[in-house]
Amino acid sequence: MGAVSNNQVGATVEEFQSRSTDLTDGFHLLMDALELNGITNIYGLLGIPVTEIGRLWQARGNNFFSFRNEQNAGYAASVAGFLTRKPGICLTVSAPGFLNGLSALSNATTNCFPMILISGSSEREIVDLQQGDYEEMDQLNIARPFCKASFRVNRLQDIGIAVVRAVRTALSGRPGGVYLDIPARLLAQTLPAEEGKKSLFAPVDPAPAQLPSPEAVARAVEVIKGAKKPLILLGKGASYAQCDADIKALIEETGIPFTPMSMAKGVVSDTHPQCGAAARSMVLQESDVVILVGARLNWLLAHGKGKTWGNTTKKFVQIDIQANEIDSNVPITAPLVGDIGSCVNALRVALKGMAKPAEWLKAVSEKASASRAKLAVKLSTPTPMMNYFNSLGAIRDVLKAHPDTMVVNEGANALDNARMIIDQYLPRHRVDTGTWGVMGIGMGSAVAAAVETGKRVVAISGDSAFGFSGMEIETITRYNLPVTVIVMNNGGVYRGDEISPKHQISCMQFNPNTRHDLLMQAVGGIGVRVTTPEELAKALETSLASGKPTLIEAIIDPAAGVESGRIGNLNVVSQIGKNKA
Ligand code: OXT
Ligand code: ADP
Ligand code: MG
Repeated sequence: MGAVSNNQVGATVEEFQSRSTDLTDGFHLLMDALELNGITNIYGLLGIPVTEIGRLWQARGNNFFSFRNEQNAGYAASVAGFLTRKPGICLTVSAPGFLNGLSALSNATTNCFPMILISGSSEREIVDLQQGDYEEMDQLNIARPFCKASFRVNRLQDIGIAVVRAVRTALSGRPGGVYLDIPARLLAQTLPAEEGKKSLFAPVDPAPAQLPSPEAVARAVEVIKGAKKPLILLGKGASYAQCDADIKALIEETGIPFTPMSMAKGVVSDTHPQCGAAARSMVLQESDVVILVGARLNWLLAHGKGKTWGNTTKKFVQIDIQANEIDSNVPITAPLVGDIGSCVNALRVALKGMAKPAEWLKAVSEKASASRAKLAVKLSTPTPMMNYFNSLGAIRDVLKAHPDTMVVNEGANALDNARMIIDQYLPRHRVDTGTWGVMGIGMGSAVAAAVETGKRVVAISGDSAFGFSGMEIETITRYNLPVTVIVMNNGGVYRGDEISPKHQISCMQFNPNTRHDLLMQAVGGIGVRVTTPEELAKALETSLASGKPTLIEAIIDPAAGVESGRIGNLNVVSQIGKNKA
């Protein structure tokens, strides 16, 4: 601030500065509170009334990552929460910005990822009389059904406790999304600095361990010891829990085979001798006791019944921090309610010396090795145009040499085949469409994976999935992140060769000449178009070596995909057929 002459009316610069240190305001209290809770990164999209927060946050040396759509900033925040066990923060403007962020907050809550959506908002008195404020919306109440809790701050001295409540709610018990509503008017209000400081505090142990009861452990041990064909099934809760060594020890000490859900891949390496992922149908159908570790018996596990489970009633041991998840779909014989680390270690102690199911494990590993061998042939079989097998086989071979690479994955065929073909060797190195199967999580997840881990990221997206958040490649190049986006371009949703009746453009097809690689070049990144597995492998190696933002356009045979990938069984088809259309 320049020198001001002494004959100025009112406070001199010195007086103003000394006075202003006597004062704080909503902007600074919010930032102080976030920093006190260990937050340094905010993902968002600025504008009225929150713009100043971004500038002030950066002025403090913290990071503000600006996105092109708040939904992608929200996906980034939720993945930051999943990877770090600190709530990811997404900041948006009111109404339309809030709504874009809300879809990501709701997805975070569904995935059990800790995230806080902070949005500017209108004054209650105008909203409640519906007087038509700028971007007026009753955000506080609209958010409520889509997240764990929805809080609004009405007084400066409550900002501190509001942030703590939001952090503790997002992290404790089953992690999830929290909405924090900040009226614009509050940000510019001032308060004596001393009073403001007194209102701030950090939560003690916001995600406390929750131990299972000794009776529950004893009950579970009895069921497991009585099993002939036990199975350990790891869900993304097991990833999030960050007790990887304990889980690995439980598996190795008991000799029980395991299989991971998609975002639990790598908690114990897919190449571990006890991994039954390549014998999935067999282990689900033939096991007699299933130990669920942070995995819900929802649609992804056929609700715990039917053909997927061999039409036999299983005994389930379920480890989950959320008590009412137990019995959600089928009766659970031995519920273990608590945090995964505490439950796993309680089981380890009680199962010490348990006889290992050697015969069963041998049968599982034989089946898995046979499946892997069969798949290996498909992965190396050349075809006139690349298909999902030889393209993803080439990616797999490159990533095998870079096991520490973060993998992001979305699409249908591009998702299901990559999940099967690309091994994960380390925990929390795969982020994908999650419980809702959401298209568009790709670019936001890639930004968060790069920012929060500092590692190389390879985002494998179907061309439809990429389209949901494609403009964020500019965000990726702007921050010069080591992200390689591989667009599996088969020219459409599921396939690219559908012919529509009456000669319209098929409702499932895209422009076959689309060049996503040129889009990347247009925003300052490296764009490469490849048509063979060899070219794909080379381009991927080069991009990993360079660490530069790169998009590889992988041309896939339009006829290579199947409707809805591996979940075609969920489709509903008209019984009276098209001729009645
Ligand atoms: O044991 P069996 O014999 O059964 O074999 C299994 C394993 O043992 C074996 N396996 C192996 N064999 C050998 N070696 C190895 N290493 C190995 N590993 C495994 O392989 C099989 C399969 O194993 P897997 O995958 O583990 O098991 P399975 O049976 O598949 O598991 C069941 C499930 C349900 C757990 C699993 O299938 C799963 O997780 N599925 C997730 C499905 C999903 O969520 N899909 C995304 C949504 S689909 C649809 O909704 C789409 N939309 C609509 C839409 C969405 N979603 N969102 C929004 C905002 N708007 C609209 C759209 C628009 S997808 C989509 C776009 C699609 O087009 P794209 O262009 O993006 O993509 P393309 O399809 O590529 O064109
Ligand atoms: P997946 O889709 O991989 O099967 P889900 O999202 O269905 O996994 O299930 C995750 C489960 O893990 C949720 O029911 C959630 O309550 C639980 N969970 C998450 N974190 C923990 C934890 N630290 N301890 C115990 N359970 C947890
Ligand atoms: Mg496609």
